[in-house]
Amino acid sequence: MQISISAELRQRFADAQRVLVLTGAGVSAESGVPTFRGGGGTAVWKGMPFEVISSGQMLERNLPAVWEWFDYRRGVLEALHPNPAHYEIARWQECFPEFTLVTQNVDGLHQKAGSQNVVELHGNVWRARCTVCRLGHDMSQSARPESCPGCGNALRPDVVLFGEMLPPGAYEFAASRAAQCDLCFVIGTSALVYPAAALPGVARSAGAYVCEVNPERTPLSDLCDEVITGKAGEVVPQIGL
Ligand code: BV8
Repeated sequence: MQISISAELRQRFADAQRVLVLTGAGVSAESGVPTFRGGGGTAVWKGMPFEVISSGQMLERNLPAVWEWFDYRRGVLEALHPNPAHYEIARWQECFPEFTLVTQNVDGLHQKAGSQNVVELHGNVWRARCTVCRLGHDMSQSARPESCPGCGNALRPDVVLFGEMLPPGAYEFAASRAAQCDLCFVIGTSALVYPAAALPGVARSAGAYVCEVNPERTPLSDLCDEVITGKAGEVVPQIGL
């Protein structure tokens, strides 16, 4: 599908020295990963809105139920692959003197497409972490252990749930890069979850050119210098042409 990319954006892409990309669930939509919102509804699991099942409160109250939700999501993700948007964003990391990819996604598809040093603001569904010693455990190649291999205590998903703090330093690092970038892309996010949704505003205030890619308008759209209405898998590969 032919997308119209402005001459301004093409020039800025060609001249950019420091680029920051913020992605949300929409960048994985064409890989078959369900988004959380949009289409008039929100993800629901066993009658619970995902803000309830994916909350720190629920984890405190019923860890097994939260594990059941995340075990299900890993099962769905196992069969899914990166799409052209993930691969193009991975290619971008070689195109600029400084490139920062910040994602709200927990699906690991950016890394599967070749992106490195991904700033995962909300963690990763393929990792578990000990509730006591915080030891991490990679579940991408093996089943979830019953308890922490280090200290024997309960494991939890290494994902930031609603009402929980982000990984130490992750947002601060992302915000510092946003404050220095000259070009910022906001791809596939409803821009409703904070503090992630504040990052494009940080970039804009620092003078960056901000471009949103989304089939729908969002609360950020009016802040952006350019809004490209379309799907990430179709739009993103055409930006750097
Ligand atoms: C925190 C992991 C400190 C779990 C997630 C102000 C400041 C600080 C906090 C808050 C604040 N105001 C409110 C809060 C609390 C809360 C919050 O933001 N609530 C919202 C709902 C109002 N924030 C927090 O709790 C954060 N913690 O700030 O700690 C603190 C602590 C306590 C009290 C105060 C401060 C933690 C937030 C992290 C929550 N965990 N995920 C899990 O995955 O189960 S967030 C969850 O939403 C996902 O990570 C997801 O990535 C994220 C955002 O959603 P999107 O990625 O945008 O996805 P969505 O479905 O919404 O939209 C998809 C978009 O794609 C749409 O626009 C659609 O049009 C578009 N699209 C569709 N198809 C395509 C497409 N785009 C392109 N191409 C396509 N093909």
